[in-house]
Amino acid sequence: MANYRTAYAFAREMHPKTEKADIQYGTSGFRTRANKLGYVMYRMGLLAVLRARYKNATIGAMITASHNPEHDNGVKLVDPHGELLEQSWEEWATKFANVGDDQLEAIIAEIIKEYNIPMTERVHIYVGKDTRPSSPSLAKSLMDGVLALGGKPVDFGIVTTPQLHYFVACKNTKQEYGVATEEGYYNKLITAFLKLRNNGYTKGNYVNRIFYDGANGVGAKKIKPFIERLGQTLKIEMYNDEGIGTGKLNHLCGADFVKSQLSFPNGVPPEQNVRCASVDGDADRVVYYFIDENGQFHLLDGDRIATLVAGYLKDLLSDIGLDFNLGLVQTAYANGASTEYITKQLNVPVACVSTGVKHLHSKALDYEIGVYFEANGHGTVIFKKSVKDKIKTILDNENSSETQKEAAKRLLILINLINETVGDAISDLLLVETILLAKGWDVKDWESMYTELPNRLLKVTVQDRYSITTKDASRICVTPEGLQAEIDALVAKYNKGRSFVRPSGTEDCVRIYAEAETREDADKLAVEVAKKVYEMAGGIGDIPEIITQ
Ligand code: 16G
Ligand code: MG
Repeated sequence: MANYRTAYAFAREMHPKTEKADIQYGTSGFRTRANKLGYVMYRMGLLAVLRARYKNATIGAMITASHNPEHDNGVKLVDPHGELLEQSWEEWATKFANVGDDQLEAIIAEIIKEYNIPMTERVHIYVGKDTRPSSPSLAKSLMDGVLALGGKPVDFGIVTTPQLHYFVACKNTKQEYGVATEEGYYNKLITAFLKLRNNGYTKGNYVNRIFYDGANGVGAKKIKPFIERLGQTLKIEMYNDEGIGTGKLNHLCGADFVKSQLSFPNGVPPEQNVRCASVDGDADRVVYYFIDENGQFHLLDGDRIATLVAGYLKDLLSDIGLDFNLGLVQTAYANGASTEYITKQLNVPVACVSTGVKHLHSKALDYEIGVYFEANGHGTVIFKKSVKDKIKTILDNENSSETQKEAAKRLLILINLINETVGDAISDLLLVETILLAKGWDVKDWESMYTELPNRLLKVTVQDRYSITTKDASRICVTPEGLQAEIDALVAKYNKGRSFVRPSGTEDCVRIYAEAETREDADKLAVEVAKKVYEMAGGIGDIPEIITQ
């Protein structure tokens, strides 16, 4: 069997380090231009094997750059329960990526010693990739790394990020979570969805037809089994399913485009009042939107999904007659109106954490039922095992009423529809459709749950984005000194004004968020704050402004 010495020799020969500049394992792994990533992939293959041996479990590696342009790529490691790599190992990932070729042997020895990693187990590494043209060769580099340390790569080919997370969870729960194949995934979700539609698929204002924007990526490929098998129960009309390598991935379409541009994606027909959904390049986010009879665009983002889901879970729990500690996790990007609605109307506690799935997921674990969503459409629900067990007892209890039993049955099926490992655009979409049907709602009914505060996102390029540091889940800017006071002064000018700035974890820019009572004010506040950042944090390039299209 190969050992770490051969791995080191192999690296020098086949995957030498080509970049001088350091890169960092960020919010969602490494992400940069695809042509800079070969050696990084190889090294992540090595690290995945070490992690798998340390955990004595299967580890996942997903090759994707999500919503970034097609020429970028990236990799994120998936831990045994299907969650993102533990934070303390992110530092190892960064070290592994940045050491010179001649230090690789030493760092492997260091980590083995530090964690006392047994180097004999033949562990499995599950590998998935998105549709980027660079993904196959990067996957090959990663698998070379896995093989070099005596691990066994299992190549799932092109899959969505949440599918890979699901496979890892299935394998490590000995298939209790589901069957670790694509077919197993489709079966689990489709069976649950169809059961929930058993009593019919139209009700009240709900129409069982949606437009789906696949962002010309893996989300377009993987919705097809659903389109076929859901048939008339949900008529999904797909758009943006261009072939691999056309350069169209995420281009003027997809969840990130729709959310940040607040406009309809290319390629989707703007038919009035039809529910439309866009996913991103690795299908772990979804946002809804529609165009009304006046041609006005309306977005229903992650905050809207969170409130819909939390509200529905509350209803079911009250029918079941069980009281669980249900909580919702958001980030500073959540619309102020959504937070107010959730806390005041739904009486559900809300926690605010830093941007990035790992922060939301780990906070959600504090609750018995944790709902988490980022405004950008990434999120899911996690249920403690004790919750599932208690709900099952309602079914077995002969004193339970029919209402209780019905609701308990429904909730247990709903749990199967949810991908608890990570936000999953397709699973979330099916969840939203299930709830809207149950309520007999169309998009307008859904939107009328509360009135959003108009908001605006802007980007500013600065010399060093990390010169901006923040605290309190990004809500307070610590450096450059004085910037927060300036932001406070600007915010104070506007009714219901709120604004914060933070360095992006995925792009070389500083992000600005602003909300206020009117669209005009939100836009003005965003531009004013962006200009302050530009002035005080060494802005380069164009001075930010709102480009309306
Ligand atoms: C990544 C994160 C996402 C976050 C986004 C923020 C994961 C899996 N994904 O896509 O949660 O919202 O970064 O991007 O953690 P930004 O730092 O560029 O604003
Ligand atoms: Mg994504």
